[in-house]
Amino acid sequence: MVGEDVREFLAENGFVILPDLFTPAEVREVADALDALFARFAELPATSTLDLGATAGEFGRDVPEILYPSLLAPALRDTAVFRRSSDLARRLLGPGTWFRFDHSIRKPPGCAYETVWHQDRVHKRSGLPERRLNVWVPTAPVAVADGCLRYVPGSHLGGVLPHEPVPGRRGALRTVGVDEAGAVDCPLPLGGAALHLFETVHGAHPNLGASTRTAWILQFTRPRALVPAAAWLHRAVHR
Ligand code: AKG
Repeated sequence: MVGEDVREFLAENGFVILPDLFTPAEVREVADALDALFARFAELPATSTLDLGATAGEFGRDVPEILYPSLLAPALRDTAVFRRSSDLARRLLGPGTWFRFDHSIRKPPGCAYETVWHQDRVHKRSGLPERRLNVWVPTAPVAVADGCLRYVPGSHLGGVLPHEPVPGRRGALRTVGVDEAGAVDCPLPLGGAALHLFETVHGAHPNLGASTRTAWILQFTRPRALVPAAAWLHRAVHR
């Protein structure tokens, strides 16, 4: 499914785009499950939801985020998208890779909310030696104007970079001094996915297009010093 070229590109650049990882029907299954959750966003447990736009109010639209959608809609774990993403993560990170976390971010049309440049690792300064991989799956084609992801190639190689708080956005951190000239926009067709490592500097454009942009984001981890009991426990809990 993925060749050595994909692994090499990821190792060198910190991200890789796979334009035809899933069929439209496979993505539709995910889209339906996420749509059903977003339709009852206000009734979901408060610990499972965030409105990324709420603290600033300047983006024209709400920016709802669901944390752990696959706990709220366990059928998501039975989808081909989940299975293939898990297989892919295991191939790319190696044996002992676990599913760690999922979330979904929806940017409605005309939503000026830009996901600021950041490294995911900056939010998780656990210090544990581990590798992580995000699989970002949009539920519809996503052009630059719709809020696609963007990456700074090679930015994963320099460790954790300085970050600063973003005024008006509680808890958000932005990488300091990103040279946007070297950044790469990653529009995707339906069925495509964008993959990146824990240290890769990335962001996403606002959705100035006419369609809703919804992404399901799956994160996988491979602890470097695998404790067998912890691995067993994690698998038992997250089955
Ligand atoms: C991530 O997948 O790590 C992101 O930052 C996603 C941002 C977005 O979907 O706007």
